[in-house]
Amino acid sequence: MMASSPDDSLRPRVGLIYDERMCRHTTPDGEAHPECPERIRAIWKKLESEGIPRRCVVLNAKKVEDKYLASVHTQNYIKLIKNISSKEFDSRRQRIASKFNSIYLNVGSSEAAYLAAGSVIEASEKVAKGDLNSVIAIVRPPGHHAESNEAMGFCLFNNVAVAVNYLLNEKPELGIKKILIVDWDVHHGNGTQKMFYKDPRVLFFSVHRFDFGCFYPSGDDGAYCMIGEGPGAGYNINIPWEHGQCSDADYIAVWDHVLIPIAKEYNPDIILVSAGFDAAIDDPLGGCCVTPHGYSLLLQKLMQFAQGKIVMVLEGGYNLKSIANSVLACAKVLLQEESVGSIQTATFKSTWRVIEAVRHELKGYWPVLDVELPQNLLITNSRPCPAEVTYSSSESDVENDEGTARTINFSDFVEDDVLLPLSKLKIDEGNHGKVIASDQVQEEESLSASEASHDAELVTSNEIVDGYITWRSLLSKVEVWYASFGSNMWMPRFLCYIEGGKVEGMSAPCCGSLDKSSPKDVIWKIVPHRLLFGRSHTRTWGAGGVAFLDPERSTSDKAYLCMYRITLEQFNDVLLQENSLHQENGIIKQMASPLLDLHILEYVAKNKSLPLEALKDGWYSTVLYLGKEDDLPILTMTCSASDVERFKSGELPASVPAKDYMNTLVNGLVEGKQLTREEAVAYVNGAATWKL
Ligand code: X5A
Ligand code: ZN
Repeated sequence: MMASSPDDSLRPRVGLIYDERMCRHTTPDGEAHPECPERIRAIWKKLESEGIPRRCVVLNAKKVEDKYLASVHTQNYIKLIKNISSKEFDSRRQRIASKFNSIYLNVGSSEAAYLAAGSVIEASEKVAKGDLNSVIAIVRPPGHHAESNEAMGFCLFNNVAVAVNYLLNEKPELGIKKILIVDWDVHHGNGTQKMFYKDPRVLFFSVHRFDFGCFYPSGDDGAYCMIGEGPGAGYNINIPWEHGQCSDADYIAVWDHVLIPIAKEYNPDIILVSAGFDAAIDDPLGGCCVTPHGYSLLLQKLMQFAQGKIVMVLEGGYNLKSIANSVLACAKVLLQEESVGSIQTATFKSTWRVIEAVRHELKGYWPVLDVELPQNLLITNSRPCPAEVTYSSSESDVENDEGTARTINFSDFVEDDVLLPLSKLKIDEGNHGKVIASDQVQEEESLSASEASHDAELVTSNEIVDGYITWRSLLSKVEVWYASFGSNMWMPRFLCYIEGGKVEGMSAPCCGSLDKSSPKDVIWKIVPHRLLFGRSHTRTWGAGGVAFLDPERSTSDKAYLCMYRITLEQFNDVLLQENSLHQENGIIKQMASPLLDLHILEYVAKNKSLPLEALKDGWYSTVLYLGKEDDLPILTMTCSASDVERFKSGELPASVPAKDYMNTLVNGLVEGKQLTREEAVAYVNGAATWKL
């Protein structure tokens, strides 16, 4: 029973679409996957348990017609998805799925994809006509990553793009001329952006984790400088978060200072929300913490536009409880039932930075942005950025033997050893935050004790936590030899860790280092350590073993090393990439503090090897000091001594490298003029079959 009995004619008319058939898109062998049928079931069950459907208009799902898909997707691609579930494709389905990035396919996929796109058309048409005020389309598979001839990121058809084109091109009589798409899924809506990049009839707004290009779908497409092109210039707006943990306050700030002012000026005829709920608190992929109340406020702020014509379309969102509660909160807002709650956190400093950058980028197109934000807003209402290294992942085949998202906080060890030495730094203010070591400060500039401690505090509590620039600028002045003994011996492969990208055989690109300058020198060396091949599978290379160097010296062994002269800053970026999954799951984006600074380097040089606590779950977490060359330390990274024990006992599999991985080693040795191709093959095979 409802507490009050509101007049039905006064209540907004809200539509809901849900259809069990969209649950038949599943992984082929029943393996767990975050994008699972339970997602929409959980949402529907929650709405039912709260009596929402009977306060709404429940619409029937509809399959999209091919001619409407054709406004977004190529004929070949439509044919592929249409046929994918038929019997003749039984044997080819897996191979086709594997050609796409983050896609699975089964007998139910085709129908689900057709229903998802068709339902969003149905929803949009009903709202555009004014039959309903708003609709929530609880659909899957999601759509915003799908491109014209490519499935990716769990998406098959771009449901929102198809519906938008339907309104604009097929139903001019409905008078929809300007459409605002708000994509609040935690991932960038690359597919939708591409579709309307040159089209001023569609204002595409996406707020997403970007992590400087390392968060899925990785690359530059989600950057704030991507503002549209030609007549569409100014009509594409990206809000790229620098890191995870963004919450209600960050989203609200972006709404208040970017989206809402622009929406007022744009004055859309209808709004489609690419409503992924993977920025929700406890989402295994997103690493952010938007609450149901937060979502309800974001939605509420949109309802003042387009006479409240809103179509909410489910995209991602992988914590069943969070997505169910978030959709419920949104449904209540659309029904204009009161939402209670308050915002618990402050806005990140990085959020103000992003907002200012976006406003600057777009102010030529949207004059309303051409005013300075009040300074007190920026100073009083902000919190420092996350101070830990964040790995986020949820898919199963990560290189860390773990399938769950996690945050690795710096251990006390790293904190003492990283923060203490850095606290000795002084910021040279006349030099725009450039850092110099305190022992380089000239006599007359030296600080009194109290000033010095004030300064140290400034460094630790402000610049290190928030601006990783300080440690980077310091370590960029220190050079080391990074010695590689595996696939990185091949220069093009190693350069992926510096410049980003991938070589033949790698399944995903690397994000590269922040400083992308090439190694200053490359030399080869032979060391008395055993090379071995272990583990049976990696995300990067697929099946097969990868190279490790036994941290123990043994004069009866020899391993070839290709040594690159790089900066210690770059070494930190390489170390991090080498120890994490690839960016598909969003690897480390920003290192608040270095894993290996001067102090730790000194320790490693003295003790020869050091397992880095902060990377203890990575495969290459041990830094090994192999001596000096040209007075610069030679460093490599390998498994821990205890892993070698586990290889010996058979607890960890020893395994021959796969073809592509093998080729990178052989290419390295041959192009580095160390061995002939035959010798190189023999060397690698020999190492791979050695008995430990
Ligand atoms: C729709 C959506 C996420 C894809 C992540 C792939 N896709 N690692 O949230
Ligand atoms: Zn997403």
